[in-house]
Parts: sequence; structure tokens; C-alpha cells
Amino acid sequence: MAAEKVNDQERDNPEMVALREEALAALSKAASLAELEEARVAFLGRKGKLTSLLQGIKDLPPQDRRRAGMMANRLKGWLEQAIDEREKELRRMELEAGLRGERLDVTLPGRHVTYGSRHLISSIIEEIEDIFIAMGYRVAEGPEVELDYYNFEALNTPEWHPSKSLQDTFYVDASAVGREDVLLRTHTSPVQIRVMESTSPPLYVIAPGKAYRHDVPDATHSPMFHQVEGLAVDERISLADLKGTLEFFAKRMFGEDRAVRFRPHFFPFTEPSAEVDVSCIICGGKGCRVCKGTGWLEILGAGMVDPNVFGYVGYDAERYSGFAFGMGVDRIAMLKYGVPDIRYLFDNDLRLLAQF
Ligand code: 2U9
Repeated sequence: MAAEKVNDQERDNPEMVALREEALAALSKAASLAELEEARVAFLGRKGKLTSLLQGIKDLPPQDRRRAGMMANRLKGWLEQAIDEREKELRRMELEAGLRGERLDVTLPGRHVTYGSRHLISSIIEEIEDIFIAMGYRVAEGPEVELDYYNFEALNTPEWHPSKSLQDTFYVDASAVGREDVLLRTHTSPVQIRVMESTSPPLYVIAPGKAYRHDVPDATHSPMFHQVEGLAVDERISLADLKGTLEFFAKRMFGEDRAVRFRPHFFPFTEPSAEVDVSCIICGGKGCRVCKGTGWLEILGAGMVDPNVFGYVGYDAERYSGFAFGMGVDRIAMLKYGVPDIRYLFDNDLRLLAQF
């Protein structure tokens, strides 16, 4: 701290002696830079004590002004220097305290870092995407809140079809915007309708995403589930192309030894239609608990696009033909990883999720 000795000139000015003592006490009391700043303002600020003293000099008798001015200025210089020194001291103390607090104990065990991972449904969707991208398909997405037209009508699904009933579909109350035809899509097929509306053939596209059905949840049903659908439209597309495509997919996805078989079925949007089985991904076809001894697992639905669907999107059904297929991603995940209950996939339980 600056010289603390009272010098001779100040000795006969008790007011300055007191101010110096007071400042000295305030500076040593200031325990932080913020407190030091308060002290500085209290003495040197616009309304500070020393500032007032300096301002008062002009009111002294003329013969006293010079001497008082010199003394007050010297006091000011001293105080500024004292504040500087105290500031340096406080900074050093704060640095030392900080360093003491940060001292590293290199013998402590490391902190455990937990990594997140992709949800297994997302991984499977990506695997499926990669297989179809390799065959020249592109990936398309669309809205989950859809219009009746895209979800049913343009897909050749008649008014009376059971999937349109209140029991099977979540309808959205859009009366506020004057609509009664808003719903949660029951499949990702409306995406392909939208793609066809905006693109001319040839077209090779897959549509992964969420779909919704008014189901009571149980081990195999969830009101929200995931699909990947595909659509190919080109000149001279045949059922043989569909079979070849799905066989390639099944082998890439489930193993080179897999076979596929088609069983006749009905879908409003394809004709002819089939349910497609893949030889059991667990036992390879010998028969096991998972395939219930049959050697086959129902994995896909598929068919040749009904020409009526082309009519809705303005495609020339005489010139173009196409195939479409759909698969339930959740079911594939459950079969592939032995997940016994679809609800486990959506419980957000790390005991399941951390395994993938
Ligand atoms: C357009 C035309 C036709 C998509 C298709 C299926 C057969 C099918 C099910 C598989 C399991 C749904 O998740 S699941 O329950 N899907 O069986 N889907 S053909 O057909 C289309 C799609 C778009 C324009």
C-alpha cells in the first residue's frame, strides 16, 4: 500500500488526515474487486468525499487555496495509487483462490460418458433405404396429417371400405377450417400419390414413415407404427420385376439364403395383389417357434398398381405400369431382434434402447 505516513503538510489539516485514514480503512476492508470499485466511487466518484473536498477549495480564503489545493491533489494521487495497488493485490488473491479451486486430482476415476444411439426403428428404416437407394430408388416424405383424398380416394379405396370407418382411422376435427376430410394417414401411400402428382414417370420411390390406426394397443398392435412403402412406375414394368426386386431386398436385408413366396391377396390399390412371405429369418426355413413351424414369415404386401390409381394422378395407364409394396418396420424389428411386444419399442425404456 502507498506511504501511510502522515506528512508534515497534511498534519495541520485534520480533515485530510481523517479522509486519508478513512480511505485507508476502506481499501483494506474491500475484499473483492467489486467492493474496491465501491470504495473508489465513495472517494473519487462524482459525489465522492475527496471530490467534494477538492470542489470546496474554491470557497477557501484566497491565501489558503494554493496550499490546500496542493495537499488535496497529493492526497488524490496517493489514493489513486493506493487503489491501483489494492486492485493488483485483489486480482492476485482471486487468481490464487481460483487456481486452488481448480486443482486437478489426476488420480480421480474418469467421468462416465453415456452415448446415445439411434432408435432401432430408425436404424432399420435406414437399412431398408440403403438397399433401395442402391437399386436407384429415391426416398420421399409427406405429411402425417392427411386428406381423405390422398389417403383413400386416390388409392382407389371405396367409401364403404372398412379401413375408412371411425373404428379404424383417426379423424381430425378440422371443422374450424371448414373441413371434414382430415385424418392421420393410415399408411404412407399418400406420399406416393403426392410424388406422382408432381413427377412424371419413370418413377422409383420409397416412402418410409409413421402411420396411424385406431387400434387398441396390445403385443402386436400399436396406434402408431412405421412403414416403408415402395412404388415403381415405368414402361413395361411387370410382376417379374416386382418379384425380382423383393427377392433382392429380402436377401440383402435378411441374408443371401432367403427365399420369397407370393400368396394371392386383395388390396384396393393393387391388382393383382399378394402377401409376400420371406423364408424364416431365424431358422432359415426349417421351422421354429418364430415362424410357428411353417418356415415362412409374412413380411410384405405387394401388387401391380391398379390402373384406376394412375387415373387419379393423370398417368397414362396404357403406356405405363407399375408395382407397389409395403412393409411394417416394427414387425421386422420385432422378428429380427426377438422383441416380444411392439409397445416395448415406444416406451423409451433404456433397457431396450441401449442394446442397439
Ligand atoms: C400407391 C399404390 C399402391 C402399397 C402397398 C401393401 C401392399 C401392404 C402392408 C404391409 C404391412 C401395410 O404395414 S402394413 O400393415 N402394406 O400390404 N402396401 S401394396 O401400395 C401402393 C402404394 C401407393 C400409389
